[in-house]
Amino acid sequence: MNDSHKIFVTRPFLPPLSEFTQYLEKIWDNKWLTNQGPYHQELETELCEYLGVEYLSLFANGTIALVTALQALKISGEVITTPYSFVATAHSLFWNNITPVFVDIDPETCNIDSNKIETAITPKTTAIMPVHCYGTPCDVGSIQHIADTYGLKVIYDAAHAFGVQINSKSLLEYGDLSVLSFHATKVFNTFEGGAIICPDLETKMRIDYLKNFGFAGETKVVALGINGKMNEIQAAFGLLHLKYIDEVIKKRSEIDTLYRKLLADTPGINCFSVGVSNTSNNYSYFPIFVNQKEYGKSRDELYNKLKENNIFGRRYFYPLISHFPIYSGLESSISSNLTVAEKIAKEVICLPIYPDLTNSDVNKISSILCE
Ligand code: T4K
Repeated sequence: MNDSHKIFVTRPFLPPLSEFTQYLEKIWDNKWLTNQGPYHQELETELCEYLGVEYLSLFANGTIALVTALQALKISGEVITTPYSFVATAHSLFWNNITPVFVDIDPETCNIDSNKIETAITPKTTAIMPVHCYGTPCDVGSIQHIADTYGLKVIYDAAHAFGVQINSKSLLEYGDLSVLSFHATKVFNTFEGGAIICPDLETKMRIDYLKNFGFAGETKVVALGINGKMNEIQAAFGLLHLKYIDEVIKKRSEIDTLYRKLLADTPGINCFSVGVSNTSNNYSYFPIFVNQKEYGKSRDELYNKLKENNIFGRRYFYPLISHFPIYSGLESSISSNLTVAEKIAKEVICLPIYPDLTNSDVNKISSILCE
């Protein structure tokens, strides 16, 4: 399939192939392919350093990391979360026999509205699982305050939040655990991959056991673990990618700036912008919201028009998780409970943003939007 004329919402960053062969040769030499191999250990160390966190456990993907994070903290009953996310957020709860309780989002940040969390707490609530949507920090202070008041755990789905800092501290250090995704579509990728960020060595050891079938030594199984291990090829790619990450984020920031300049005067096209001065951005997505009345076209008309021009934006996040049949019967899925999320899900399109996107691509996309 030749996709060269198509512009996708994202394209993975790939360093020069010749540089990766050196890593492959080393794997071929030492024949260590998985199970906490040397590249795995090196990537854990380097990521801790880059992200400014103390302990991190690598995973085969972000979803299995979310499932394991819930296991590690023995979460059960009900967990308060957002409907405005990728479906893996809620799936990780259902895989643990936990009932997701959806709370509406804040119209400015697209994150769970911390003012609405308390009314959703019941005697069965054990935790809150917010998402730093598009890498924008949740209201971490208020969420922690609520968690402390009611004795709840906080697990952040930080799939979009690679490298984001708040008040010069890693966003990933908030809550009890944070989970990253290193999927091919993410700012930092290992083809598939993910990680749990945890506060102490004891928790990391428990998570490490859980991702390796529960083994604590050759003959001892201490927990109902799963196979969530990242392999050496993924880890090696991560180490190479990390060498380019600042360049990658800089390129994304330039694209973000150009879009904002070109779209500034288009009535009915509102670029997502939170404007929190104490937060760094990783430019993982470029969402716009289409106001049909002002723009004169619906979001879906624009989405299809872009498609006709070989521009494949994505409606992240539409439909809401609460609309999928698995979840639509839950009491908290009722539309009147989620009015902000319902509105935003109908207006959003994420425009293409990735390091190889050229200025002329951005100009082309913007001119179609402005026509
Ligand atoms: N929590 C949140 C908040 C998440 O956003 C995600 C994942 C997770 C948890 C779970 O983490 P992981 O288990 O995935 O590590 C994509 C990704 O598959 C998914 O990882 C991501 N969120 C979600 C937001 O987006 P799709 O179904 O939109 O992906 P797909 O395959 O349509 O790819 C989008 C575009 O990217 C393609 O049109 C072209 C481009 N692409 C994609 C792939 C896979 C490439 O150019 N090369 C590629 O290899 O879900």
